[in-house]
Order: sequence, then C-alpha cells, then structure tokens
Amino acid sequence: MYRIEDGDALLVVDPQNDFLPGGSLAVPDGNRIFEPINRLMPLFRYVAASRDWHPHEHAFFQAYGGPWPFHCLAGTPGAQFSPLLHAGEIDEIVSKGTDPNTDGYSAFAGTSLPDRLHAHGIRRLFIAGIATDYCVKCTALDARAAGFDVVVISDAIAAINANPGDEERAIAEMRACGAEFVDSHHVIAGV
Ligand code: VGL
Ligand code: ZN
Repeated sequence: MYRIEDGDALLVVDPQNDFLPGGSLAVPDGNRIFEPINRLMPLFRYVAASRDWHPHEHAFFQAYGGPWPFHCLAGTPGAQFSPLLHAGEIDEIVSKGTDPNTDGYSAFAGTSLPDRLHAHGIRRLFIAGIATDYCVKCTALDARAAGFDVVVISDAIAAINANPGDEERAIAEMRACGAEFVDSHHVIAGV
C-alpha cells in the first residue's frame, strides 16, 4: 500500500487523442488508463500532465526520416487531452517535444517540470499514462536521475509495443533504475 502524503505528486504522461483509438499513433487499449487515473487524481495535492506538442517539421516524423507518423501537432485536435480525462483535476500542464531535433519523450527534457515539482516540495512522483515503452519510460528514468522517488501505476500505463517485448523491457529498465510499480487499488488517501 502507498499512502499519499504532501510530498507526493501524480504525473499523467501524454493522455492525448492521437495516442488513443482513432488517433494517428493509437495504442489500442489506451482508454483503459482513464478509470484508474480519474480515480487517483483527487488523492493528490499536486497533479501534472504532460503533452506531446510537436511542430510540423519534427525530425522524428517519418516525413523527415524519423520513426513516427505525424502525431500531436501543437494546437490540433489530436494533441488535445482525451475527453475521458477529468482535466479539471490538473494543476500544471507541461508541453514537451517542441524542439524539432530531439525526441521529446521525457517530460523532464527541456521543460519546467523539475522546477515546478521542487517548488511544490514534491519528493515522490507517481506516474501514469502513455506510452509505457517511450514517454512513460523516459520520464521515469529522468525522474529517478533528478532524485525523485518514482512509483509507476501499473494498470494506468499502456504500451505501443512496436516490437514484441518492448513493454516488458521498458518495465525492466524502469525497475533497474529504482522505479517501483503498484496497482492503483493499492494507492490510498493520506490522513
Ligand atoms: C510518444 C512516440 C512518439 C509517447 C511520443 O508519448 O510515448 N511515443 N512520441
Ligand atoms: Zn511524439
């Protein structure tokens, strides 16, 4: 059991339309993250959400030799948060992937997130969202490197799995860096 205290924050990684059924880089079972996320958000004093927010000319798009179809173009419907997310619970939105030459997977890379977390006295970061094998993984590893305790909500993440086993490898990498995993039902309100 994890009891939520003042130094805890929840980070919801990229809960955006393009990563969900109907989107351009859809994770087929992505919508199942929203029930646990919506249930957990009210337990936290501080909730942040990242969003992939790419310029059209981004080196990681296939059109420019990268691995990905166009997705999460800044300001477009595909970049909006899913209507399934209780967005009113979000205290801080962090845009990432805005630099055309870097992958932008991590919510810590070139963003104000570490400063915002420190300003709020956050020591432990609970992480949920999409995709387990890219943005969730890179964010969890960077959070550990920045000195935060990290707990990943195991039923509130979903993987792209472009190659079989990507999800398992990502989880193993996160564990190796000291991230812990918990089912959302074992995260409970503080006193
Ligand atoms: C992501 C691939 C490309 C993610 C973002 O949110 O995990 N994956 N851009
Ligand atoms: Zn992206």
